[in-house]
Amino acid sequence: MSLKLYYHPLSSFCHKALIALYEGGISFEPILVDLSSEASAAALRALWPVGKFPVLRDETRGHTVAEATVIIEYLDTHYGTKLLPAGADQAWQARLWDRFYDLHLHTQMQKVVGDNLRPADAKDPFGVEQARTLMKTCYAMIERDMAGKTGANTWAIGNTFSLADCAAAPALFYSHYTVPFDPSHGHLRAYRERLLARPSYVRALKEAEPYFKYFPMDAKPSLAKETV
Ligand SMILES: N[C@@H](CCC(=O)N[C@@H](CS)C(=O)NCC(=O)O)C(=O)O
Repeated sequence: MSLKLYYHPLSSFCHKALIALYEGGISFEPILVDLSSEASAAALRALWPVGKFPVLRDETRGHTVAEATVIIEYLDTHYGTKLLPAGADQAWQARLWDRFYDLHLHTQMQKVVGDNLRPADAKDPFGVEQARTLMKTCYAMIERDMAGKTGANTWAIGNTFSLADCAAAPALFYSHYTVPFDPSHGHLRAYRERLLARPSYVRALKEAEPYFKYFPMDAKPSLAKETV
């Protein structure tokens, strides 16, 4: 098969790429990365020495594409998805919210979660507290943004599911188990519910479910509605 996705079903940044692939109904060969296996980690690093995934390999074009956002742009360019809005103003807004979700929420969530995997003598409580504070700032910003949306205007940018929603979905799915949402954040919760009901994300989450028990926080992810 021309397209190969190096990924792990539990990985939040891989969810972002999977959502785009499933949105487009694009066929690909999933290659599960197991970092505890030297051979599997080496195969990933041979493609992308940084060692982070997802990584998309397009055998037909001879391209290796890393970074979930760039994978999504690549799928729009070559595989017919339309996740970057056509209008110039909507396009920069989608990119802005994509960066917002990745850098200020998703990466901070990784920082908090990742600290649980560090040895006891190498924890970073100061850095974790900074990350938690930034996540709460993001929650308040999303709540305000979503509260201003009316009618069919239910996605991050207008009424069309976009790159920004691909970024938001896994960031919001896992963040709640890391730094719980404030009870008053009704619009944020409702947006998360919409993302979790999107068929492309339903599929990715179903595939992730067997691995939820490995999420390294006390609160384990779940697909049951009442946990949110
Ligand atoms: N900026 C990258 C981040 C990718 C990333 O952090 N992936 C995590 C999995 S969610 C990973 O590769 N973790 C393994 C590691 O850091 O060793 C992207 O947007 O794709």
